[in-house]
Amino acid sequence: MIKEAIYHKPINQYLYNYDNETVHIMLQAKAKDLKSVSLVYGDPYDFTGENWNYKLKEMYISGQTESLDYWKVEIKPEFRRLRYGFYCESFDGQISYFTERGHYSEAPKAIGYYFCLPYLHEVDTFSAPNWVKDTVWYQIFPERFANGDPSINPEGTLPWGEHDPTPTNYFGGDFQGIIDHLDYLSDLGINGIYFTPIFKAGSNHKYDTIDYFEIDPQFGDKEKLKELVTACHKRGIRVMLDAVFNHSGFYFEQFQDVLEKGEASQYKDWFHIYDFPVKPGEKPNYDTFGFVANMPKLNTANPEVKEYLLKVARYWIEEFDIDGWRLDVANEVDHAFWREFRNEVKQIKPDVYILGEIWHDSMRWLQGDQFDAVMNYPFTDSVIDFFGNHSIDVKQFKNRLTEIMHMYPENVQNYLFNLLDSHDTPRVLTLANQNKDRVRLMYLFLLTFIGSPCIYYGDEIGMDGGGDPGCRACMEWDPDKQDLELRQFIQNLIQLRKETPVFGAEGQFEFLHIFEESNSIVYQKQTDNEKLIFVINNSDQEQIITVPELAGQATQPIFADQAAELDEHGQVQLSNYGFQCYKIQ
Ligand code: ARE
Repeated sequence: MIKEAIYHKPINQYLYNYDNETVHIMLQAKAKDLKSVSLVYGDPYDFTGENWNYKLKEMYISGQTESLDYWKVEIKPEFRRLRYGFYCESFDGQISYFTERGHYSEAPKAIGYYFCLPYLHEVDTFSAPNWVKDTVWYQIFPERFANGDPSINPEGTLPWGEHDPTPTNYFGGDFQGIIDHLDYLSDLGINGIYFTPIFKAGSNHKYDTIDYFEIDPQFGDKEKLKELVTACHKRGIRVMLDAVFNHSGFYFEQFQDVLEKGEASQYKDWFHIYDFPVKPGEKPNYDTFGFVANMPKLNTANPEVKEYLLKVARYWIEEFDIDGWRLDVANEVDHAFWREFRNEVKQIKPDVYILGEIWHDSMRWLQGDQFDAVMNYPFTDSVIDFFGNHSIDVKQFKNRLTEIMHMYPENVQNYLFNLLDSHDTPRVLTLANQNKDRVRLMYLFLLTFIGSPCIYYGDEIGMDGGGDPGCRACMEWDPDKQDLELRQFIQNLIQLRKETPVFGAEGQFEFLHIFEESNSIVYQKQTDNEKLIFVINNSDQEQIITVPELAGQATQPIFADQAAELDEHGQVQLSNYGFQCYKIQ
């Protein structure tokens, strides 16, 4: 038994309220080291004489990587309290009771040795808006979606799509353009739009806010935004806006005041200024986003700043009925601010979605007191690396996905914002080296995985483009230049996700097999009464894949790239980059 690899802490994904009466407990051990693990548990006050009354419950392996096994168990403690430890048996015949105070060969008698769940409080249970897991998002970069009102074009607006995007050029995308194309989006099937910033700012991307209470005039005015939100809601489409609270723009009035008046400015503590006078330029003497001098970092610990930003957060919900906030650079803003932010916005609209932009392990923000979700870039990277550019093999893919699925509590997984690309990354088609077969597999995986998937505007019709600003080209509206087959493919997937709950977030995801030689995967999605099996060939050769779970089963092919070729032994014949999805009857 490799005792030093056995790990548990009574926090985060290792111990959490699953719902208001259930807790999940997870133990981590070296892969293939433990033969069995049982939870040793009881109520902290339940004694017979001197003896603590504990019970045992067998744990199961919920995921395996090359290095780790994740053991899990679900418990409904009668009095909402628990003391617990783990009884472990290894394949080499050793046993151990693992507790908060280490390993013992017998169950410790004193209760103080055990891990503790003092009380399961409902108010501490993570909860996120239910609608999110049934939402398929579409991300719009407003400057580049459609120009519907040339009368408000910013100066120097270029003819739509006739130039490559640069950090500074404009094509005049606006709200009217989006309104004009809502039928297109409804037809695609999406039911949520995430807009990158729309408030008055100094650039084409609008991440350098000048006024948080004004719409950027190049997009329209407040009336137009109301019209847009109402039109979206009429179609069952939710609206999420981008909140850039980590920093303001250079021309934000309060920052300009500090520039002008220096130490005498009433806003001097709104930012993190090292000394006066304030010096922008190459090496600014104040904190910024990255090293970008025109994005001065806001001091969110300052009560005035806090009040100001919370007012912004309330305003667009109260007056415009938006459904979500995506929080820019969320990891660089303090936790105390986000806790207040959550309280404020949830009071006004309890089912508003709070999505943090964080690219790394975000457990600290996902404990129920701050965000409902984060942008799941670790998922993005794994999918791109496996399907998109084959830089990891099927084993590594399974490892990485399994780690991601054990990085957060299970009840968080369904709300994660899963994406293949965004306005900050190269487009998926470019990442896949223009190989559309690979792109299809990535969409298949994205739209059959748990979580809340997002499509970046234009990807569905085969747009390509490198990193920022390459990925921000004008939406292609000429049907002759759109890949309508790819669009149809994505549309079909969205439709299936909507009609068949097990296809989407409701279905429990599980890897059944990976095949190293053929670079293929088989996974399952399951609810209490439905089961789907997906077989994907991620190689450029035709493959025959054996899936024992399909042998002799009554199956119905529900989504495939070719007629189903399945024999009674569970052998599936797949063309290069081919796939099949079977419903088990
Ligand atoms: C512009 C130019 C760039 C240039 C940059 C610096 O376009 O080519 O490199 O300036 O001078 C916005 C605009 C960008 C703009 C930027 C600065 O959209 O076009 O870049 O402002 O003016 C990290 C952060 C993450 C951040 C990304 C970009 O953690 O929060 O970097 N993303 C948000 C938005 C951006 C936005 C800003 C922040 C600023 O989504 O669009 O940029 O408001 C790793 C790390 C991540 C890192 C990621 C990407 O994986 O783990 O932490 O994200 O790479 O670099």
